[in-house]
Amino acid sequence: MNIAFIGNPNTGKTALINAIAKSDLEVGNWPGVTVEKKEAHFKYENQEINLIDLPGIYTLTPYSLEEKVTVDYLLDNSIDGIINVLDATNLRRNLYLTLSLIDIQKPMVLALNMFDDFKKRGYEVDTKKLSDILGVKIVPTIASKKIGSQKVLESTVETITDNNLPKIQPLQHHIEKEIVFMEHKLQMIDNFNYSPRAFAIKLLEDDNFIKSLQLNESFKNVIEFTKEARKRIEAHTQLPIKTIISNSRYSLIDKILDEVLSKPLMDKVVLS
Ligand code: GDP
Ligand code: K
Ligand code: MG
Repeated sequence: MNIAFIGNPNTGKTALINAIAKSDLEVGNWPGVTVEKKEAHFKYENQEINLIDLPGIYTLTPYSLEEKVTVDYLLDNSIDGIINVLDATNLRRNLYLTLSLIDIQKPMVLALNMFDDFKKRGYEVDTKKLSDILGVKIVPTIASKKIGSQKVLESTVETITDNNLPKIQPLQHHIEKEIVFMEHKLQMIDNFNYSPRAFAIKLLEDDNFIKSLQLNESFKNVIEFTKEARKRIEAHTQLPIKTIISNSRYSLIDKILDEVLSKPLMDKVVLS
């Protein structure tokens, strides 16, 4: 099982991989770039486990070479599952990436890390409810103290074995309609190896990742459709598509956080 550690920078990905793999870490470089690659291989309940530590990202749109390593790796189909490491004290921003990861539709587990700091600040989160909403197992962790790490591994292997996929978090209806149509078109293309939903959203956003792929003739039809779809979506609000999609995601996140947090996040508190 190839399991990728994905999260924002400094959320505790490396600490968590160390806690799970103990001393079995291999350190190298990604081919062609001087970006550190940390891997751990071991056997767990008769399964070959391969944990891959990846550079931190905030979105699936890479700006640096490091971030590109992560996004390329994610969008390629060789991973069996994702461990999404979140800084619980920065939940709103961290969940933004989580929503994009859900679109990739791979088995995924959330490690709610920095849970010690989260508690210290007086927060409580209904992990059961959050887990139901997102369709993923959620494990509170304190990676630097190795707390929760075995549970993360156990949950991830279980999730991959059962091929449990996260629940799609639909964007506004008129956007969703276009995405679903594009997904159908993409699935009809021979040897199409990407996650259709994540790819469709990237097409709509006219993302650099797509531009770098040099898509062949078989994509002509879907690319034509995308241009029209983008116009239709942008006509609703007069905003650029990327803004529309990110606004839509943040309003989803705020709705979710209202439901699962005991008190609002600091960045929403107004001091008088
Ligand atoms: P990465 O960039 O995601 O790989 O993050 P690191 O694993 O390098 O961790 C960033 C910093 O957070 C390090 O100083 C860790 O020791 C610390 N850290 C990791 N996990 C926890 C945690 O659960 N609680 C606290 N308080 N600190 C943590
Ligand atoms: K770091
Ligand atoms: Mg790291």
